[in-house]
Amino acid sequence: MKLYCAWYCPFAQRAWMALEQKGIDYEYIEVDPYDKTDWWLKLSRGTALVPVLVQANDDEGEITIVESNRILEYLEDLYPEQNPIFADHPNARAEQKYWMDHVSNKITPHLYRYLKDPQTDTRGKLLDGLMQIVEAMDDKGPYFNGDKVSAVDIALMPFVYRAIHLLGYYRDFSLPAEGDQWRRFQNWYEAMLELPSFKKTSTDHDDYRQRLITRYGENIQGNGQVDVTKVN
Ligand SMILES: N[C@@H](CCC(=O)N[C@@H](CS)C(=O)NCC(=O)O)C(=O)O
Repeated sequence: MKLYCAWYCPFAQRAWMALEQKGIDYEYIEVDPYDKTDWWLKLSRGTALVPVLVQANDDEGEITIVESNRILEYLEDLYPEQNPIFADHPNARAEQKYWMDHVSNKITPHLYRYLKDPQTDTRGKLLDGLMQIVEAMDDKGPYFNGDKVSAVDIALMPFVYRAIHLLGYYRDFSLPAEGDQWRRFQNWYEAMLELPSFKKTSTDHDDYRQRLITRYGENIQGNGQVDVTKVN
C-alpha cells in the first residue's frame, strides 16, 4: 500500500494516522501536490490533492483512493478486525460519519478562512463548530467515542492542532479554558497529543510546530489551495 502525502497537510495526516492507528504496512511517499505534473494529475485521478492511497490487491487489481475520509473508510473495510476505528453497528457508524462531515463542513473551512482573513466572523463560527462536536463527545472520554480512538478523532485532530498553533501564532487565538465543555475538549486534546499515531505523524519531525507556522505563511498571503475555505 502506498500513501502519497505531504508532511504539513492535515487531510493527509488523517490517512497517515489511520494507517498507523490500525497498524497497517505502507510506503510513505512525500509529494508536492501544488506541482501539477502530468504524472501527479494522473496518479491522483485528476484531483492533484494529497492524500492519495494506492492499493494493489492480488485478486482485485489496483485501486486509487482520493479524499481523506474515504481513505479512512477504505482502510476499515479492508482490515475490519485490525484495531477498528469505526463502530460495528450501522447506526453508530452513521453517527461517526455525521461528525466526520461536521469537521469538513463546520470546522475546517472556518479555520482556513480565519487564517486568510481575520476580518470575517470566522472565530465565532470555528468555536461554534468545535463546541458542537465537544457536546457530542462521550462524557468520560478521553476520546470522542470513549476509551477507544475512532475515525472521528482522527478526522478532527490534525485541524485542532493547526487551529491551536497556527491561529495562536498568526491571529492571537486561543480556545476558551472555562466551562465543562472546554475542559472536556482539553482532556480530549491532551489524550490525542499523546497518541502514538499522532506523534508518529507530527512531532517526530524536528520543530514540527515551527515548520507548520512557516509553511502556512503562504496560505495567509492568499496563496496555496483554493477549495478549503468553501463553506458547504
Ligand atoms: N478534500 C480533500 C482535501 C485535500 C487537500 O486540500 N489537500 C491539500 C494539501 S493540505 C492539497 O493537496 N492541495 C493542493 C492544491 O490545492 O492544489 C481531502 O479530504 O482529502
